[in-house]
Amino acid sequence: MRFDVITLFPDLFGPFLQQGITRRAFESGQVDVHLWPLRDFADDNYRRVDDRPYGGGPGMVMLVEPLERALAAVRAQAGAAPVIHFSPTGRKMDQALLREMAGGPGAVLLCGRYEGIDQRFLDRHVDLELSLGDFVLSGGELPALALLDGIARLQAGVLSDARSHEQDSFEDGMLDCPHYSRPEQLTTPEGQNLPVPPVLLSGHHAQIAQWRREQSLQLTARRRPDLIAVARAAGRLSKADERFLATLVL
Ligand code: 9D3
Repeated sequence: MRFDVITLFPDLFGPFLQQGITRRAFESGQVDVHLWPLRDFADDNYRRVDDRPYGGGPGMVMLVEPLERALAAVRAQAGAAPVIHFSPTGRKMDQALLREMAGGPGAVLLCGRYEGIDQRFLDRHVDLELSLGDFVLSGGELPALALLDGIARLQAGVLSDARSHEQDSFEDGMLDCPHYSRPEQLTTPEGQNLPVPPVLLSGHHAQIAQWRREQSLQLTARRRPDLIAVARAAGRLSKADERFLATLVL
């Protein structure tokens, strides 16, 4: 699949995409990212891509015309993939959307800066607006990288252990359980001994699976009760899950 990124800051993408999991997805040819520096599509000597808002107020607005030239250049090279605009007023990005996109043709990713983009461009060209959540960033580049990272790691063979997907938080609608590795007993500088939960050393696979499930349920019930409600409504909680949840004092 192919992603075309329209941005004022193309240099922000290279170092991140050239590391780790994202790099493997790109080297395998499964994900192809093309960067389109918006300033290259300005039409005047000052390379202007923004101007003051009609009606007054603070900040600047990204101009329609450079954006339309950039999108036309993308369309001349790539297919008719959907245009995604990253915006604080967008729908919140989630794992269900990434899973859907991971099997698709890719997208044109439009990263805004300043106060935003002229609404007439958005109305004419944007298919989907996505937000990372209710906090303020300075532009759409980090959200675009978050989407690319999330999709890259879903490509076949990109995670070292394919089963890691299934255990991801959100893939089954619950938060992940805690993880432990060596040493079995950790001695802190204060002289405390911190053992690994004994069940994990027991070799009883069914008991380990049950402990992990219960840890997930407990953490999710405490931190994200909204996810418990969704799982219950979708019939994804077993009788054993419900019995365990009933024992919890939140
Ligand atoms: C004063 C109104 N501001 C909205 C809170 C204007 C504004 C702030 C920050 C407009 C754009 C931005 C830049 N943010 C993004 O481009 C952005 C974003 C974000 O700020 N938070 C979460 N997700 C996203 S996706 C793109």
